[in-house]
Amino acid sequence: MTWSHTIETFVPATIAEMCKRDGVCLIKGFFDAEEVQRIQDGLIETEQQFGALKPDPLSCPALNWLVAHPRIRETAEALLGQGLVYYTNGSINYEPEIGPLTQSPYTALHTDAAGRPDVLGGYPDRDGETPFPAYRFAIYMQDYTNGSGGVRVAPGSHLWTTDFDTSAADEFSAVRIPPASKPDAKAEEFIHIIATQPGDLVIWNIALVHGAGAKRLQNDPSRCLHPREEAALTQDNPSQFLPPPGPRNAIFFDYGAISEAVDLYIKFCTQTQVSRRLAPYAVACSDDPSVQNLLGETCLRQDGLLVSLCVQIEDLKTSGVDADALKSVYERLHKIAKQHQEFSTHHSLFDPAKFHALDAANWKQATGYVQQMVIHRLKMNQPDT
Ligand SMILES: O=C(O)CCC(=O)C(=O)O
Repeated sequence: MTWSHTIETFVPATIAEMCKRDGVCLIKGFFDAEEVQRIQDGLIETEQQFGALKPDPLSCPALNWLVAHPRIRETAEALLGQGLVYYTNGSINYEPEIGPLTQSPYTALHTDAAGRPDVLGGYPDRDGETPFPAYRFAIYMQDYTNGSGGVRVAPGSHLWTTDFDTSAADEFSAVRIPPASKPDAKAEEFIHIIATQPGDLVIWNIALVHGAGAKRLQNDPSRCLHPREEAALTQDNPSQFLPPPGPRNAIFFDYGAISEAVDLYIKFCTQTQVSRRLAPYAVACSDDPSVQNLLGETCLRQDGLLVSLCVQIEDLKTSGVDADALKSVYERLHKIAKQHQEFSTHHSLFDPAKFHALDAANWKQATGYVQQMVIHRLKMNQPDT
């Protein structure tokens, strides 16, 4: 039976309607056979180039065409309007053989939308009608129709308000399912495993409740278990689940609308818990003009790279300086600081008016100001480091 959130024919308005209403859709056969091969080759090339440090797909020469794919751009505009922002928060999950990525995915049910004017790590307010203005585009290159490892989603949860209850305090559910309004319902009534195949595209609102790596039971493969129950059954008898069809290889990237909500989300992603993200940010090349050209009119936020360059300068200053290396990082930071724009004044990395005033007189001083402000902000948001 076809999953009710499936789209068989590419019509951007239909995709947008379904994604806004349900928070998710599976588009069958979005990529043709040639493109599927190009993605597969691109993943291998990206692995060879970056190893484990895979940056956002925009910075991967073999995969950045996906971000600029005309049908993806058309879909993003149908979802979000013409004022798009790309904020380099994507990731690539690839391993040539089954290993930790395949065996230990992040199964916990979660929602990614975060960032509030008062608390950067807080959940944004929900009004029950307006979807968060950002969507994740996900490409899974294994066939998850009859194997374990697909994504598990709760359609409609992107709009939950009273049901969006984060009171559950166990490691498998940051979000409580069944939701608070239906305490006696079965968790399984709310969650589904998406049966992706190579060539498909999945889009979900970043406020949607979801989790990675869902396992399918051998004797009831269409059932979607709550991750807590799945973990307990795995401990009892792992062989009751179907094996993964192969190593995990998936690509994720986001488009958002230029808005305060997305500004706060970008700041949440790049100013909190940065230590685990700094390595991919450090190899990003979204400041390369040929890469930037791919995005056309779309606003590019490079907060991640900007933060990473500031940390690199800090490290170079404390580790006995190679003057040439330091100068080249400062030059790069200066270029990005000039392009940097924010869509709200909350949690700003630096004061643009002050930067531009300083820059008119002395670029080094202006860049030094940016670097100090960014380091200060990171310390405020990571009090333990
Ligand atoms: O890895 C997956 O299948 C889901 C990805 C995910 O959980 C996320 O992007 O937040």
